[in-house]
Amino acid sequence: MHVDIYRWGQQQQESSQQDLGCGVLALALLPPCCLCAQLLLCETCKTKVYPDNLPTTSVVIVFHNEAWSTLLRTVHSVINRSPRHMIEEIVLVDDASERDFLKRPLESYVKKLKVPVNVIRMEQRSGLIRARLKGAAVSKGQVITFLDAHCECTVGWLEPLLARIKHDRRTVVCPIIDVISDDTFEYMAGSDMTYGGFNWKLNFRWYPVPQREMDRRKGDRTLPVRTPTMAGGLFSIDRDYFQEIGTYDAGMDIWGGENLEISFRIWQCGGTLEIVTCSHVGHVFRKATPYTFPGGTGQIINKNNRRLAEVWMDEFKNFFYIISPGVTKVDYGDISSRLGLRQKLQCKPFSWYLENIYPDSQIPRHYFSLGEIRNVETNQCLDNMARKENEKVGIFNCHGMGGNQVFSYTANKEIRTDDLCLDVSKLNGPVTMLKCHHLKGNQLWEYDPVKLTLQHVNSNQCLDKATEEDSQVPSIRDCNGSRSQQWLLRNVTLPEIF
Ligand SMILES: [Mn+2]
Repeated sequence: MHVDIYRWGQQQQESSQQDLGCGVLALALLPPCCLCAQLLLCETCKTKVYPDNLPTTSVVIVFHNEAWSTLLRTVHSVINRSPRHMIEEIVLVDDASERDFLKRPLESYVKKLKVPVNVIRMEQRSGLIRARLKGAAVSKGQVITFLDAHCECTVGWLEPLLARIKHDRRTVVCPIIDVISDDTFEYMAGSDMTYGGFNWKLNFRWYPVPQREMDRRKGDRTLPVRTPTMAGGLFSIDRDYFQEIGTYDAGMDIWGGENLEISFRIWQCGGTLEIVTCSHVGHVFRKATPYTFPGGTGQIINKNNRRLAEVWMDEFKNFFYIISPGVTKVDYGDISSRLGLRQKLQCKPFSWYLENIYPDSQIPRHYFSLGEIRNVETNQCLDNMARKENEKVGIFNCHGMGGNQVFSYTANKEIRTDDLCLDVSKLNGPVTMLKCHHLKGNQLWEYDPVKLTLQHVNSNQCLDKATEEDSQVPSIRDCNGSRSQQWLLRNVTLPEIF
């Protein structure tokens, strides 16, 4: 669905809502407990005092065939909800839109606004990455704030972001992204209890903020969360620092992967990436993108992700390659200048990032095996069957092609496939796939390299072949020393697959 509805403001007034005090209007949709927690957070945020002499920011907004209502809502909310002296300008970068109202009518409209709005046009469809680079190049503020074209800034959104950059110019900051429904335009407060991560396929994902990060902040939820990755649409960065760390990878097309690339680069090259919990910006989450991907979405994202993996992930790129058959056939172009950048900035290895910034990563820092798990008696392999969280893990004829038959037995003794871990919560099973929780418990497995058994520690039972009742799933039974309870953990190497 394309966002083109002109009743956004109206919708907000109709709903029962409560002002949480940080500019966030929480709707009745939030469960009461969340509301209280959010309310407390907002009340505490309101008492914060920020320095007067914060840096100025240019707000760079790229759009392509955006609806008038959502684009102007973004612009007006920046103007109305930011201290005037902190906004240098708004830069609207048109990535070759075709809609007429985005041409002359837009230019004459923004001329009347009380903040300078600079509309610049890409000569041809260039994609988010190159359009943002163009916007950044013409901007003049000390800080660049990138926003999507369908956002709503809330009261007090900007000061906490700029304060962090003033404190340390190598800190890159994201607001909490509140959710604006693309069906009803209802506004729902985003959570401060999730942060950015990624899975083996290099998809950005939200995961719970781990206990170590709560502890580091001594339970103070108004302090910024150090996040391993950013969602990408909304962030602020010191203008010179953006240049120093190498802006974006201009070899990437359209969009996809650039948010992880800049996240890895910030952390590995000496910066800090934070979610500032006292800053809220709403964003319309669209079900489909209006962007067209010349050559196909998959091809472009695979190319971008390959560049990301090849430049920043060292040997851990194998997790991406093994779970994504075919991706290594995608041409990713020349990365020598990005490797040169990594060298010049003396960036740390990916293992350092996993160890220090993202120890709860879905990619394990240490592991015993990455490959198939094969039953000795039946010669069948564990297979996630592309099933989802909470479903049973499957078993199928081994195909040796990676993908759904890739599992990692980690140093923490989990059996993982992507961000799911094999989990048993009842005697005699079933063996299900749940989000890895890193707390051992029902996800703890002991592999005996001599007996070749995979023993589930809590139940004290052994992983076994499929039963006659259900030939598609492995079973779990009392350990009996039979060959059907023996498993080979093979390290699949890339040349075997590709
Ligand atoms: Mn968006």
